[in-house]
Amino acid sequence: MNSLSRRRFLKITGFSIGAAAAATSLNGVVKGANKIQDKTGQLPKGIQKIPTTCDICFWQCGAIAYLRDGKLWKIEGNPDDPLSNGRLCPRGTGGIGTVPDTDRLRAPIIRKGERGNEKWVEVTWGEALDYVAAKMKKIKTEYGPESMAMFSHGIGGTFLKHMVKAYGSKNIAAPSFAQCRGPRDVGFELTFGDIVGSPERVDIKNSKCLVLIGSHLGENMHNTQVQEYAHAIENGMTSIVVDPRFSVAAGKAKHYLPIKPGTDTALLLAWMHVIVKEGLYDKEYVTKHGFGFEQFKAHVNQYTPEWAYPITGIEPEQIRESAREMAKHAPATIIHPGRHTTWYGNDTQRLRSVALLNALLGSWGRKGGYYYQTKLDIPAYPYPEYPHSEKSAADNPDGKYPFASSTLSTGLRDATISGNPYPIKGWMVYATNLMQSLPNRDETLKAIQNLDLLVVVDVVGSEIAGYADVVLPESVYLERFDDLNTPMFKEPFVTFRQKVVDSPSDQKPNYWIAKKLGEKLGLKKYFPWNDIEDYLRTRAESAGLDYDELKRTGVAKGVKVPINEEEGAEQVFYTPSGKIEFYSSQLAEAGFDPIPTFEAPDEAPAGYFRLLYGRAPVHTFSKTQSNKLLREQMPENELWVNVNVANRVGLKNGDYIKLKNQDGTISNKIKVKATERIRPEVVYMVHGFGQRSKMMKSTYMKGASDSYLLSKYNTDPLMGGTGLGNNFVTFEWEV
Ligand SMILES: Nc1nc2c(c(=O)[nH]1)N[C@H]1C(S)=C(S)[C@@H](COP(=O)(O)OP(=O)(O)OC[C@H]3O[C@@H](n4cnc5c(=O)[nH]c(N)nc54)[C@H](O)[C@@H]3O)O[C@H]1N2
Ligand SMILES: Nc1nc2c(c(=O)[nH]1)N[C@H]1C(S)=C(S)[C@@H](COP(=O)(O)OP(=O)(O)OC[C@H]3O[C@@H](n4cnc5c(=O)[nH]c(N)nc54)[C@H](O)[C@@H]3O)O[C@H]1N2
Ligand code: SF4
Ligand SMILES: [Mo]
Repeated sequence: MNSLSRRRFLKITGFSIGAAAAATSLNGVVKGANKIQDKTGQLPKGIQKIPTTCDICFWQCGAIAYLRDGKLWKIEGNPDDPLSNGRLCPRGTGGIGTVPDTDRLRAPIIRKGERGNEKWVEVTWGEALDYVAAKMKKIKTEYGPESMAMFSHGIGGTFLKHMVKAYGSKNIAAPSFAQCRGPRDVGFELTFGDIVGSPERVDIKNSKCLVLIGSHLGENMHNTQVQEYAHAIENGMTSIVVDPRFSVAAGKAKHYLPIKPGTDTALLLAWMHVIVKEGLYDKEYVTKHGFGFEQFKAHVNQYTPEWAYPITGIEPEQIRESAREMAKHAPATIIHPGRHTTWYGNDTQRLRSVALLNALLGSWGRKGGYYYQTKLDIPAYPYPEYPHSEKSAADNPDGKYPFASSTLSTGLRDATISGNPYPIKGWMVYATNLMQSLPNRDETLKAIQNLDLLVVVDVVGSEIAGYADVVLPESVYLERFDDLNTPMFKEPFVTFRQKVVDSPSDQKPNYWIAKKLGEKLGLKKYFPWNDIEDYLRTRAESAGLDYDELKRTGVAKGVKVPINEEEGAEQVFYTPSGKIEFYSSQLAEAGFDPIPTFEAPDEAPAGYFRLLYGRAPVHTFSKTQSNKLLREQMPENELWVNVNVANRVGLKNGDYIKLKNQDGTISNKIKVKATERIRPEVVYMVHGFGQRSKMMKSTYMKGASDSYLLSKYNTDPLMGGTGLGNNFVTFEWEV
């Protein structure tokens, strides 16, 4: 990357010059290890290079960790890895801060006294695992194995999930479905017969027009996408940004549409109206691949820009012009599907509208649009079959949410509270801070009080760990191996995580915990491998890969295949009609709108502001604040308030204020950022702050938590997602 595009990259990531300089200093205590190596062909004395993968988020960028004199020195992107292309995002670069994190758990701990009182005794691994195994056996005897549920986020959970399945439960969920991608995956699958996936199947690199609807790329830092976005902007890609807040991406846009929150479906319907009415859609594509287009055409006839204007606040002419802009570049136009899509409750229909707009422009399966993903086929480890259970998963009794295609985390929580369809008595929680990631903490606490066992596997004493009976300290990603990673992507490849340094205290990796606990539960036959490398070698060799070579390079690639029509890929739609469903018979049969309609979001009570939230480039949810390198970049979050509102109520930049929500919940104090960059009826904060676990000494009560204030959620009737955007706050002056 030349210096111009590097500057551009940093600019797009939303850094000021000062922050960019700081990020560069994060980039290397000493610069240029790669360069030194390039010149001589080998590394200088004392420098060691170990390929691995980043785990500061679950995007899994391929990385290279450097040791100097045996000590962790720095981490960079692996140039052979298609996800990082040799560069990590600022969070990944700061990942080396996880090892010396002073809030790390050092040994297993068991709670003494009341749940949540945070009084602990340190125990040995033997004692901790005996305690967990005894409780799990009791739950199995008294209620059946299905009464043990697991919450897990990221690839690190692989071995513990395997252990829970071997024990006999399929009640395993992640907050990345019902609190994140669920509506998008379901909306796209109903329309195209396939999901968007992760990494998202968007060919931003070759796109000529990118439409971002509340998808704040540049603050949302998923590395590959941000790199492609920077590259495409540099190549003249035009963009349209729809956001009630002037995001970093809005600053790069040709059209910025400051929409009234929760009204995006109205805008999408009006855009489709314009594109159909003006005959701007891809007629050949729609005729060839579309199903139910005539009904769709008749349906969108009513949604004029004039109809949408009072709903969305976007002027009819701007709706028309932005629609024409999209059509001008089609099919290399992407209406980005977003990722965190659980906003207002009727979200699957909003994402179906996004899918349909893409369909009109013919972007699915086209260069610069949505590509057909491919994957390196590596057989699973040849484990014995899991025990069969007569009971179906507890999260969605009687198929209440007919289109839920994954286990609902909040559904498992409901079952734990109600005992329906059967009691849930144990939770194993791996790498997910449920107190921050699930809405309505009171319900989470109510569920926890019904448990006979709550085990948390974490690296720090997170808020959910604070409520556990037993907390098991995991080695951080730089200290462990993890399973092979073969994502669905533009080209088939595999990467994997390997150990770079030893754990400083008595922390253990997930696979070790799973195997030892499995053995104590009488599940030895499910752990036939001796150690993790034995397991990884077996898997790699079963696909004909040289494990030692993979270990040395960190990446192995398969043969490229065509990924879009232009390259010769065939368009295939796994819908009931075998076509793109402009009209969905599946939805009609289940009693839902077969073509999307607009449903207005809840209105704010007088004197209240809608609470919005999002990401910051240097943090991942609630998991990076105790990392000193990243904390120094952003120690607390701020509350964005429209400057006129701030003036009216007498708030200044830098003042601290608390917030009270519609249910009377009061937040920690948060610093005010008075700005013109946000609509007056909303306030905004970055998610992940305001933690109240006393074990988190470095982050305790720093900033405010959106999660605390999200006591209300509107459930998506199609798939059970929890829309979080209908919470309202007012200023609480008692600080
Ligand atoms: N640095 C960093 N990057 C991350 C993550 C992280 O933790 N840190 N997390 C990753 C994950 S798992 C996810 S799911 C993604 C989430 O990132 P995105 O998919 O981009 O989505 P959101 O977080 O919902 O988007 C927040 C944006 O939507 C705007 N918004 C709020 N309400 C509305 C509305 O009604 N209409 C419109 N049009 N806009 C609205 C907000 O102002 C804000 O700019 O980020 C990913 N990337
Ligand atoms: N209010 C609100 N709720 C949200 C969101 C939001 O923006 N606002 N976003 C939603 C979205 S998009 C998503 S994807 C989810 C994300 O939800 P989560 O995945 O639950 O995210 P985190 O809060 O970061 O929790 C991660 C936990 O893993 C721990 N951890 C970190 N590294 C390791 C490790 O190596 N091993 C182990 N065992 N543990 C580790 C961290 O200490 C932390 O406790 O949250 C959803 N919920
Ligand atoms: S996107 Fe950033 S934090 Fe996530 S894996 Fe890649 S480098 Fe790490
Ligand atoms: Mo997410």
